[in-house]
Amino acid sequence: MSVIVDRIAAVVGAAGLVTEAAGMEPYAIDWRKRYAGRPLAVVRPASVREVAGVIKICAETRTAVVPQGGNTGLQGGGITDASGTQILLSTTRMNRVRAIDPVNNTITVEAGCVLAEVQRAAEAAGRLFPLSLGAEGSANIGGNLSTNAGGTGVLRYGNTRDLALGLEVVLADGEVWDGLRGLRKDNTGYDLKHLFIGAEGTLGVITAAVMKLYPMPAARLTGIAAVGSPEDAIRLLEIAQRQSGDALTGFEMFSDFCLSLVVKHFPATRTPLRVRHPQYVLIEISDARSEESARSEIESVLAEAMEAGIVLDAVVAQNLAQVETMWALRENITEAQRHEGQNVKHDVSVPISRIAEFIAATDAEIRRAHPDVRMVTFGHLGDGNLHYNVAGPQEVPPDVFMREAAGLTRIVHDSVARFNGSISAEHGLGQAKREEIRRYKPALELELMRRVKAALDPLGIMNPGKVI
Ligand code: FAD
Ligand code: 2HG
Ligand code: ZN
Repeated sequence: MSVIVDRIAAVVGAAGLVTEAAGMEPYAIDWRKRYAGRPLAVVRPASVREVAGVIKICAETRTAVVPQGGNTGLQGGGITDASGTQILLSTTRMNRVRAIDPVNNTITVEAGCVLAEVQRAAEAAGRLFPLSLGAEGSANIGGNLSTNAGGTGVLRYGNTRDLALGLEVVLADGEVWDGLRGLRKDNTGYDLKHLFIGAEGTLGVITAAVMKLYPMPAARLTGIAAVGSPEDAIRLLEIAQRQSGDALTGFEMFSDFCLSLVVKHFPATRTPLRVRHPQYVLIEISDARSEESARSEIESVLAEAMEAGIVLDAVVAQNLAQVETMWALRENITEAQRHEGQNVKHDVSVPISRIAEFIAATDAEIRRAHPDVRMVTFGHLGDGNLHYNVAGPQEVPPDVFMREAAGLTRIVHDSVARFNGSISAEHGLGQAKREEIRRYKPALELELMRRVKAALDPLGIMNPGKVI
């Protein structure tokens, strides 16, 4: 072992250190298997004091640190380079719920808490923690904060940033910032937590957070509506928002090709409607009164949209099991794509009013250049966020198709720019989009980011090579 690793071992003990290649492998490769790193060691501190001790050693020795939570990130942000010199700092042993205050509607959790466990802890206290995403069984709250994850509840509850009230962070010199305040109002200068949220580990290590809770709705009910086009999906959104207001907690669109992929790779899946249609919308209503009330709300939205010829067919869940089955159709798309083979992912947002136009214009451009590709378009339509993914033609091996990736991405991202959109709506930049963002972000914004980085991490040891 190197001298640095020896010194770190003295801080975290044997339980907090992995150095042999087989043990490090799950931490070294990302979920999509696009990035393979080679860490000097995987370090798993069990407390904020241990994290601070590790970072101090790294600062003294100018050793790079790559924080990692559940390793479900899609941009390679939590993966080291292949130099064998970087420390991978996994927060997974820091997984305690420190406090729940149901009256203040807050939960204080350590960074390594798995998102689904935070949801369960809130539920046990009769509260809702509304952050929800397909990877919630593995993703950690520290990772969610660091990527400012979105997910399926943004429409009503906002992104992870909007759910955070306070943070505890180990800074790049090993000092601990205790900002664990549970206040909804605090105008005492710069709101420092927002620097670390969405920073993807480039400014410090988040070790704990105070997160907002909400009253648990009496019922959550879903329906799936078939529509002929993204235009009609947007018209349905307008009806749902007008009729249901804040009770509308989910509005997701997926194309029939997405559904085909889920049916193919999850053979137990049943299609929700007897006849296939071009697009589907999953609507979720959360009602403070009762399931009956949720049902009448969702039925009323669908009835108006059917009468207007917008919805072609629809089904409403009859029970909780069916609600979960409907969500699984939507949330299994990413996993189904992984089974189908590599594809080119784009996580984009454009103004909701222009989303249909964006899809039509970009599809047309892609088809001109690559006539046989298969579009895997789905996403959080209520947020203007599309997962505009492109899979190769059936007969072309995915690794051969991936040679077209850069050209395809150029078409998509240039189109996003023309629509005043963002090339990373919710997944972050990581290493995947670090260069790409230079083409699209104004030079002054990049410069301000560099100044923030230099101020908070002057030695450049925090997750180098990511974001900027
Ligand atoms: P990791 O992958 O471990 O790390 C992500 C980034 O955060 C890295 O840059 C890492 O260095 C940094 N980091 C992690 N922990 C810390 C910390 N404590 N302090 C400082 N930096 C840290 N994302 C969405 O936004 N919406 C979705 O709907 C969604 N669905 C998904 C579905 C699937 C099936 C999968 C595989 C991923 C999905 N994602 C989604 C992406 C991913 O789950 C999220 O980005 C998630 O927030 C990452 O959490 P993690 O703990 O796995 O982070
Ligand atoms: C989702 O919304 C995730 O399911 C993953 O953000 C998106 O697979 C993707 O591109
Ligand atoms: Zn998403």
